[in-house]
Amino acid sequence: MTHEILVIPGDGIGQEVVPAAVRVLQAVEADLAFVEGEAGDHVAAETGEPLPQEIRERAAEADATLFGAAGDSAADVVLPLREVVGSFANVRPARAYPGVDALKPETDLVFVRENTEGVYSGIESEIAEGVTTLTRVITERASRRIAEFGFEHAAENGYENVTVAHKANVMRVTDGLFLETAEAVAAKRGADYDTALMDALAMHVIMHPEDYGVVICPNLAGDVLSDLAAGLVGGLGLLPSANVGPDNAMFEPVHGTAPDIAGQGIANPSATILSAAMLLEHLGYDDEGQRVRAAVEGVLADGPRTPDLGGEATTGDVTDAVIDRL
Ligand code: GGG
Repeated sequence: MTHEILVIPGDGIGQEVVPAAVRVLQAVEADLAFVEGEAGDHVAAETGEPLPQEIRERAAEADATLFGAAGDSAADVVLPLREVVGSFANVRPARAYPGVDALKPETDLVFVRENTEGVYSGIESEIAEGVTTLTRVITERASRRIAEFGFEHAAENGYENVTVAHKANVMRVTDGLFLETAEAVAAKRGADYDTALMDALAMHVIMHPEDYGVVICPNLAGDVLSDLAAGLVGGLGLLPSANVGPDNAMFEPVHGTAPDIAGQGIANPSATILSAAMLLEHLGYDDEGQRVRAAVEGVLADGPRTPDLGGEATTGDVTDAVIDRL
């Protein structure tokens, strides 16, 4: 059965790393058909609408979406795309790879980020001049769903440590519910877990990443903590992600548009190629996904490397090397 993949490069280096990942997907033996769609700041500039209705519909209908990055229009592109594919879990693995100069080579953890609510619910307003408000939505349903997903992800992927990140000592009602719900899920499963205040967790992850496996987080905390963990393993060029729902999913690098290097052909495609590996596994191409991951790991170990990892290679050089290994 052919799987239809909607490919949305987006803005900035998304235009470079997404085509690189598509080349890799075309190099493996998987029955995939690619449909290209455009969204982001450049589409907004041309049409006034960063995410055209047609692209929303295609994302809903496709078997999976591969997305790059969005700039100023992120809230109007990434968040609705995650919603139209019905995703609720943003899975962000942060691993140190042999050969990459990592601050903490022992890092191997996965942020399981709730991606439908929290402070990213989009309920913001200016209630008077110079006075703005933001409503933080936390529901029992979404908290239970992400906790169940996180504990299941840990069990299926062999992670012994599960940590629930929260700030329930300050956000007593909202994170109180998030924490209480996650603890109830753990109790029902008979699962071991820790809880951690997200600020203290940020410090402890930097000092002792080896103490963590799966970290279940509310939305903003997951966004921030995963970027922090990227700093432990060699940078944002290495972190893939999957936005997973019951029937559909979208895959994207954790990084954004990187305007400082966009257009130079030197962006590290590893995060997007690793996201493509997650896409393959999601569609049941487990061997192919493993092969892509192994090929990326081989290139990270032996080169060529893009400038963010201390090399001089281009996006194309790295992609060619990954495909050669496949
Ligand atoms: N590929 C990730 C991306 O486009 N990042 C821009 C951004 O601001 N994302 C917010 C988020 O991941 O929730």
